Amino acid sequence: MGKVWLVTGASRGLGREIARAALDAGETVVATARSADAVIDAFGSEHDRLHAIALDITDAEAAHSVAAKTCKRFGAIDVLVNNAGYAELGFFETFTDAAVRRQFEVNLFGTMNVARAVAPHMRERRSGLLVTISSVSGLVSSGGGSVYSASKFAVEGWMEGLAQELAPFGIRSLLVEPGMLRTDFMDGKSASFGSIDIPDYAEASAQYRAFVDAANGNQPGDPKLLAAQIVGLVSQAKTPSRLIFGDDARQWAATKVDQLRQEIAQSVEHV
Ligand code: NJP
Repeated sequence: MGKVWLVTGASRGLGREIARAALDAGETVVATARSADAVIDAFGSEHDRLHAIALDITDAEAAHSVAAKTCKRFGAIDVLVNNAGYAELGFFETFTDAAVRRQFEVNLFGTMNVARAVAPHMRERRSGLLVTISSVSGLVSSGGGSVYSASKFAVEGWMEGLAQELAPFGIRSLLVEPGMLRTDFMDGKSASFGSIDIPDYAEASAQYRAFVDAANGNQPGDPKLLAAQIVGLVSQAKTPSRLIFGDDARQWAATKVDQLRQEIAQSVEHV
């Protein structure tokens, strides 16, 4: 039967590619999205090892129910891919409080809901792997991405600590930080934009929106390639704690590390 994977946000984008790559590797995949039909549409009915279940990750009870059903039917969840997420794009002051909270509700609290539902089953078996799709925006922030980055920085802080909490129980963790991937991420189907008009931000917002529209569909990162790398890493006995994917992501992360080193050195001078 291979390993049992539970993948969130598997109807489209990276989640769909990870589910596909795992199926191709002979694994059993419980693939979830807000609508099970969307998952079935994405995969057709050709896979007998694919099981589509509806899961809105903001629904904690549903997350517990999916985890319990999966363990009952297949005996375990060997790999959780906590992937579902979306971006609120634009300048902080153009967002309502509700939009900022929605961003955290999905990217942070939703992701926590699924981990909270799956971790007890992994602890019981003293085994499992938690793959969390964060972002290079969880390491580096920039104008127009402040709200999205805030949610992914939170994911990073939470997972970096949780990985240490779970390690004594034989549970491994992998944080994935992609650069820009060719998915629906920047499309109107997924991304949402700040809705408050503020004249001071009008020009910068228009420029940012034009950048997003131009980038949409032309992102350098291939989600299939990342999916293959993730499936490859999962099959190894030892997994790294991080996978920074794409030249863009590695460059941004390296620049941030250089800046931090400089700032640390300067901080010493100020003592
Ligand atoms: O995006 P997209 P990606 N509950 O829009 C699902 C991160 N990332 O594959 O319910 C459950 O093609 C949605 O399902 P549906 C990013 O932050 C991306 O690029 O049918 N599911 C769909 O399957 C995210 O964490 C880039 O709408 C929910 C999927 O999520 C992950 O990669 C760069 C849901 C989104 O598919 C996958 O995003 C980066 C909910 N409440 C990080 N809300 C990038 N693409 O450039 C959404 O650094 N979904």
